[in-house]
Amino acid sequence: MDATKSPRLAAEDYIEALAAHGIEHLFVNPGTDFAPLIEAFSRAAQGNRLVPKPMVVPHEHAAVAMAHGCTLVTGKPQAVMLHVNVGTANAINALIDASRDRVPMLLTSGRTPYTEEGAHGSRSVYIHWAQEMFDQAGMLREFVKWDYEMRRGDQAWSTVARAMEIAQTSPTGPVYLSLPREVLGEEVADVPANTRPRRARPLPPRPAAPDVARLAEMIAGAKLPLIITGQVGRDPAEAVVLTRIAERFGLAVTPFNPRHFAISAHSPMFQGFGAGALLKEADLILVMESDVPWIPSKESPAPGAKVVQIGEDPMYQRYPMRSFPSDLSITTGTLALLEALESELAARLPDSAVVARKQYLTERSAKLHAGWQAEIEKAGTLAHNTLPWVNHCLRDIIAPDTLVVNEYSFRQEYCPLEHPGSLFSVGPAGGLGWGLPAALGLKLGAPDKFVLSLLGDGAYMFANPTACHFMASTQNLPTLSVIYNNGLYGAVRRATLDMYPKGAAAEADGRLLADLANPPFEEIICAHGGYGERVERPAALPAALARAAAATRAGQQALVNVISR
Ligand SMILES: Cc1ncc(C[n+]2csc(CCOP(=O)(O)OP(=O)(O)O)c2C)c(N)n1
Ligand SMILES: [Mg+2]
Repeated sequence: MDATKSPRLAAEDYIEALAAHGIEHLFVNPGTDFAPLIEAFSRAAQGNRLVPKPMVVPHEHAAVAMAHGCTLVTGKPQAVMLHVNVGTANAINALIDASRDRVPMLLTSGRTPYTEEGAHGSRSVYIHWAQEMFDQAGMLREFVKWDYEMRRGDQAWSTVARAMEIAQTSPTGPVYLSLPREVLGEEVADVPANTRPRRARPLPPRPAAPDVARLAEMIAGAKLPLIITGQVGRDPAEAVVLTRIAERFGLAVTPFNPRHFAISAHSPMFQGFGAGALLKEADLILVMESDVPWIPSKESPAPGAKVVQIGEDPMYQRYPMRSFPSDLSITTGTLALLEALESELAARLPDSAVVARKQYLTERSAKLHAGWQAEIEKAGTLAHNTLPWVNHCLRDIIAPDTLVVNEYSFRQEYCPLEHPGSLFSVGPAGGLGWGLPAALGLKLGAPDKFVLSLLGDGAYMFANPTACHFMASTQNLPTLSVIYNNGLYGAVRRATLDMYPKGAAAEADGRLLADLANPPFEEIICAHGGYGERVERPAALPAALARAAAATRAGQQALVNVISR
């Protein structure tokens, strides 16, 4: 068929608009709603037109989490296309993670045909009636910034432009578009791309000069300022400037549930993951891109301490309830704030003013490291694998090119990272199953990197492992997964024991509903042509990790199933 002679379809406009907005991949899981898109992709291939590369992902959760990972490493939003309401429903857990992680994404799905007969694309199979909803977007509206249903074929370009500008405007996040198949199948005129309206987007927010000056005054007047970070380091430059400022002005830094590398654990200003006793010692606390800087039911700052909330959306406006105190709140991108703060602090804090504080923090951090080192040494003498030991052993396979994916079990106390941009942790909503597909997305976006994920056994099983291993082999995305397999939903058990330490549940060690066996995950990856090993003894772990890392670097996906306690 000569593609140039058939009437142009709205679906062709649509996929070319995606490409024009920088979308390189379309993560899809198809259904009967896809016919116009499949026709459009086929015509684009024949006509050599620039469109995204469609990639079938055999589970919708994996599709969204892959897109999430790809955006984290490239900074570029991705697009996902799913099958009507049922496919969308499968993706919502991953959408919640992306939304709370403020990841720009175009999530789309088909919509069952409106018309029962009479139009090209009208309902043609049994399911087209039952798949219709009164409000398809209603099931996910709370987790997107914008949703829309494309109404006319000639709207394709402007709809994509609108969706992409909203997704990428601060605070960034997913948007949702539904695409009825009659509309995608409409015939449209071929409008030259250069006649489309221009759409300049605003830059992320920058701090107002008086706010920076006031913050610098507060820091200069404080005895022990503490910075608590969460999402800081998504832009690796943030970690560079934060470290420089902290080390120059003697500012304590405690990343709490950090999603990215904010500061090296070897920096003397690093004071642990979680403020611990420092929360009470500090007289000034800078909460930097952290939705939950501490757990109020368990700990609190000293009564007179001042708190400053800093972030692109420092009020976390989409959280129904959040009541952390604030004496100053600043809406700003982190890098802009840190850069502005550096010169203001230089004018107010001479080196001599911070010598004693730096010494105190340096000694404090050395004590913390000594404690962690003792834990590692003890772990090395045990007959079973533990969290400190597994993390410690990872040091040997982490190189400057390594990206670490953390679905809860990665601990920099035992395995300090050194490079900005090297850490990617599951988002604050903690929708499990994210790590394995996110690692694939990272590899897709950064093929030259070595991608290592540390996952719980529960987290691995939530990830639809078969779908993920399938993607790794079909798309040639070799990553290494290390499973911290404690045979347990450890977090569930901890919560039970925390609430009822002396209750009936504690008599069974809190394991009711938390016990998992130790399944042979290594065999699952082998069935997909990957390299798998099961490790029972601590002494066997370093060599097993080295073999698996070598296999991964040679192009084979790999998994080490570390039986642990
Ligand atoms: C999709 C989803 N379902 C359930 C939970 C509740 N949950 C939180 S932590 C956890 C246990 C995770 O187990 P694992 O990954 O093995 O980590 P461990 O706590 O054992 O270290 C569960 C089930 C969740 N966060 N997300
Ligand atoms: Mg577990």
